[in-house]
Amino acid sequence: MHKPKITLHLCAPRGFCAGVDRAIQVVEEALRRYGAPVYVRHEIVHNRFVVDTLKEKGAIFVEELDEVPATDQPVIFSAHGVPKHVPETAEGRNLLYLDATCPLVSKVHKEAILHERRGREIVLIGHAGHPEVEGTMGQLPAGAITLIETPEDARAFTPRDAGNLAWISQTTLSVDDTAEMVEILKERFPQITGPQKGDICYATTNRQEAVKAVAPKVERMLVVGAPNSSNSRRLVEVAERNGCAKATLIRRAAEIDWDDLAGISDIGLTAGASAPEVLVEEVVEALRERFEVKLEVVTTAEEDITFLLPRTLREQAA
Ligand code: 0CN
Ligand code: SF4
Repeated sequence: MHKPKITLHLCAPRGFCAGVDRAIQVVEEALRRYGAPVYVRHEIVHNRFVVDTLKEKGAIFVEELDEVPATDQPVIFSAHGVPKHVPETAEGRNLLYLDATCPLVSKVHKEAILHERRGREIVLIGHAGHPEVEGTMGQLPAGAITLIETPEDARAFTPRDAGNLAWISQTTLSVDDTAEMVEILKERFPQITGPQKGDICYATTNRQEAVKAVAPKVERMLVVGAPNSSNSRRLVEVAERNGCAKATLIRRAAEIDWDDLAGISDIGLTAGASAPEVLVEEVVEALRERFEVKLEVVTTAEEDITFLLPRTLREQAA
């Protein structure tokens, strides 16, 4: 069979970040130490393949703590972070909990708490309903933090005291959209304070940069990731806004729309921070079955960040 030729532009960095890697290790290490089952509140990271793999090893996923029975087995909080009442409830019920919240999300929690202590009114840039936003807002009493989702929200926001404001953000937003909203806030409230380098994490930033480098060279971009993964969905938007005619989020190779790739010569490929590399490999293999693939890796940053496991797991390891 004659295979059409394509160039596959593979973004680097892509896929797992240090926070996801650590969160998955927390579940695996907990299973080793405590045996099955271990409970996990919310998808440990937003990827069904990861969740199903851990389920097979004995993890039980729940959305809220009230689904966890009275048990000596641990409960793990997902990488996205949890509102304050969650560890409090766990303590009240004498549940052993392990916190897999990414340290870069915890950093934002600490910023929020510090601003509050200094008497500042806080604006959080993020997406309503996302677990990270619920976790960050839940660090403080209701009403302490105002959520801003769009430039319109930033223009409409009325503070109690314009001279005493701070902004923070979700870690997995579009770098460009966030910069626009911060600009609007700074213009309206010149005294607003915020994080020096912003709260968007290194992994989100780097994956968007790589997509920006590849997008102008390709007619289609495939993003391996889940529909509920904020950082993955942002990669689709970044591709389409930076010169790629069409970007598609796919959970795995089976979701590739082959008709849409007919006659295309340049395809981009990346993966969200919660998407395992095996799923990227699966996509590359599927493309090789139908096309003669010339692989070109486009590297825009090197990453060497790793995070230590939570103390409880480290101490017991020692
Ligand atoms: O896809 P994720 O599980 O989460 P979001 O991008 O939806 O926040 O990736 C890990 C990121 C974190 C925290
Ligand atoms: Fe942490 Fe960023 Fe990864 Fe989220 S995407 S887990 S904030 S490193």
